[in-house]
Order: sequence, then structure tokens, then C-alpha cells
Amino acid sequence: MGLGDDIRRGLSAIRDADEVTVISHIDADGISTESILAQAIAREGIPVTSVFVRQLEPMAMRHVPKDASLKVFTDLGAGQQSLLEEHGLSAEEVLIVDHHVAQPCETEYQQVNCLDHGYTKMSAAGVAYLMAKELDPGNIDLAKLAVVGNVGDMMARETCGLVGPAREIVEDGVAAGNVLVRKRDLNCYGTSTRPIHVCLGYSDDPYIAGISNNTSAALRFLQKLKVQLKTGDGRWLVWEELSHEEKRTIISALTQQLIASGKETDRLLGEVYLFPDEPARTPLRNASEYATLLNACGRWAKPRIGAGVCRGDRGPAYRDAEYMLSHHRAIIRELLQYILDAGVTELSNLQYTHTGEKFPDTIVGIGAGMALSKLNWRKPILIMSAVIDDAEITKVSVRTNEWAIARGVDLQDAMMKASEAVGGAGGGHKIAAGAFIPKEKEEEFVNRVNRILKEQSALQDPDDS
Ligand SMILES: [Mn+2]
Repeated sequence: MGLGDDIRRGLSAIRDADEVTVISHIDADGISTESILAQAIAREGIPVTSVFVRQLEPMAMRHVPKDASLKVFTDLGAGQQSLLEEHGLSAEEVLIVDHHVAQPCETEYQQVNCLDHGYTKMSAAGVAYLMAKELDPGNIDLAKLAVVGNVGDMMARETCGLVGPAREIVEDGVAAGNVLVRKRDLNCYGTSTRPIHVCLGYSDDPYIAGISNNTSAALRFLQKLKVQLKTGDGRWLVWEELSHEEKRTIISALTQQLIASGKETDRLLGEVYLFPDEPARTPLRNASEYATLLNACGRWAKPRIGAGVCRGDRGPAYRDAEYMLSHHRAIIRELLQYILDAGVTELSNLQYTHTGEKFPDTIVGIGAGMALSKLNWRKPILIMSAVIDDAEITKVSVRTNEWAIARGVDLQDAMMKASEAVGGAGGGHKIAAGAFIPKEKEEEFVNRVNRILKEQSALQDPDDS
């Protein structure tokens, strides 16, 4: 049986359903997958609702409704089938649309998984699109979103372009009129939005001596080529705006630079996917920048905003998504300042604070790591934050350093034990870990973590290290 058979079997489950719930991941691939499949299902007149989860873990299962709907797990599920089983989901009420390695379990859940058929260079959005197209050939307008999902999951990176079935999907997008292929274009991020020297200076694949990681050197390099870099009124041009001749001048100079330093030139050019129906000089204009915009929505824990953009919302959803994309660094700085200003509560072996609803829980870990060096670095720092869309759950991030690990600290162990004791779930690494816990158990949890850290340090003879 091929992928096509799995697709047809999966679709008959969808057609038979009175109602569908799509449960998807919050990254670019997960968001585009949801948008493709939910739109295709809605077009069939079948009621469909969507749920986004950071990862499929026990606490996230609470978001899977206990109702008669068909639960379609997308971009996740294949590797968590025993969790679905523990949750009491039967084989009849589940369909998994995924591209991850499947974990075997007792219940034989129905799967449409391209990996089962040897396709390693296709994401869940690609699989979802093939289903949408089989459902109705009129759905080829959705191929564009599949290109975003595939590029977002790095399916084009290794081969400097999409290959196999993912590449065939590109042709559907071209036929639909909303995808444009540039076969041998600059293989560089930001060709639709960034000044060209920024584009080149931020890129290191391939690494070009004297240009990569150095935007001012990149600018000097371009100035020597006498290519027009700004418009008449002083705005920086983006790569996409250059003429064919100007692009060729720059590419041949870059090629010479690579050869001069004895490097391969094969990664300089790649296949690029543009979206002619989107406004020029915006992140929606090409697949990799569109995917980054969706990933920003996920990082801010607002996948629904990304889903709105995928459905064509160019008003509020696009404005919010664009804001999240361009303010990522600023929000992390703000978070760090907030932690330092608000201060921490010190226990014997731990310091902690709570950032409430002020910052997306998906970034507090980064802030915790940065704050540690500016606080009492001998004690691990724990930060709690509210989870957007889930008032009953608190997200916990904890960070320490090598100094503490040498003295016996193991945050992974502490998170796992303390969260389990209060009915949550946690894990990670010795140096950085996290957990989700019930909100009403915050105080008990913090005290448990402190006790565990104390025991860990006591086990280690301080003279040993
Ligand atoms: Mn994926």
C-alpha cells in the first residue's frame, strides 16, 4: 500500500465524521498543516474546530475534547500513540497526519504518514495538502501553505530546494497561480524584506569569507560592485527588487569570493518560492520568511494568529504576527529587565519569581537563563508564568550553571519529581528544565523543588568538587 492508499483511507474517516477536531503543533509546519486541513474539511461542509498544543504531553491531552468528533492529530501524534491510548481514545475516533517516526502501541490508530513510505523530505503540511487535493482538486490554492510548511520544517535546506512529492506540490501552487519558482536564485534568508548587505551579512550558508557575519563588510563589498543599493528617496532596496543583471553581477562576485577562499560554490544558489499574490517587501512574499512569521506566532504562544494569516487575514492577525516577528529580541530584553526589577524570592537552595501573564510562557526560559548571571548565580533560578489560553496551568522554567551541576544539582530530576508530586509533568536537562503544574500548587511545588535541590547538594561532598 502506498501513501495514496493511506490518504484515501484517512479521507473516508473524515467524510464519515459528523464533526472533526484538528489537534496541531504550534510551529510553522503545524500551523500551516492545520490551516490546510481545517479549510479543506470546512469546504466539504463538515464542522471543524482546531486546538493547538506546544507538544503532545499528558497535560496537553486536556485540550483534546471528550466528544463524538473525529480527532485528527496533525504534525504530532505518531510518536505519542501510547499517550492517546492512555487517554482512552479508540482507533475509530483518531486519525494521525504526521511525518515523524511512529511509536508502536496496542491500539492500531489510523495514520497518514509520509515517513512510512520513505518520504523523508516532506512535512506534515505536505501530507495534509495531498489529502486536501484528493478531497477536492479545487483545493490546489492550498498548495502555497504546504510550501510554507515544508520550507518551515527545513525540507529544502539540505538540497537547496524541495524534492520528491514536496516539489510536485510546488507545481500545483504554480498552476493555482499563487506560487512562483525562482530556480537558481540567491540561497539567503530575507530576500524580500532585508537590505541586501543585511541579507548577506546575516547568512553563513555558504560561509563567505569577509562577508558572512559582517553586515558592514558586506556593504563595502556591494558598494565596490557599483550596484544600486538604495532607491532615489533613500530606502534600501531588497534582493527581490534588483534587475536580473544586478543580481548576476552580485552572484558572480560572490562566486569569485568563494573560489578565492577555496570554498565550494554549490550552496550559493538554490530554488526559491515566491508568492506573487502577497505584497512585495513583506514577510509574506516568500516561503522562508512566511514560515518565520508563523514560527514567531508559535514562540509567542499565539498560533491562532498565524492560522488567521494563513486563512488570508491581512488586517488584525497580520499586524499582530508582524509585530511578534519584529519584536522578538525586544520582548526578551523587556522580560530580563522585568525579572531584575521585580526581584526574586530566595529560598535556601533556589530563587524564584512569577511573571504572571506579562510574557508568553514560551520565552520565559530564555529570560531565566539571562537573568541568572545577573542575580545570585549560585542558586538555580525558577520562573513561573501563566499559560495563555489555560488559566489552570502554570509553566515553570528553571536554569542553573556548570558550577552548580558540579555540586550535584540536576534540574531535570528536580522538575520531574516535584511536578509529578503535584500532578504535573516536567523534564529537560541538568542545566535547564521545565514543567507544567496546576496553578493552585505553585507554592507547594516551589518548596518541593527547593527540598530536592537541597538533597542533591547534600549528597555531593563539597570537598569532592
Ligand atoms: Mn513538522
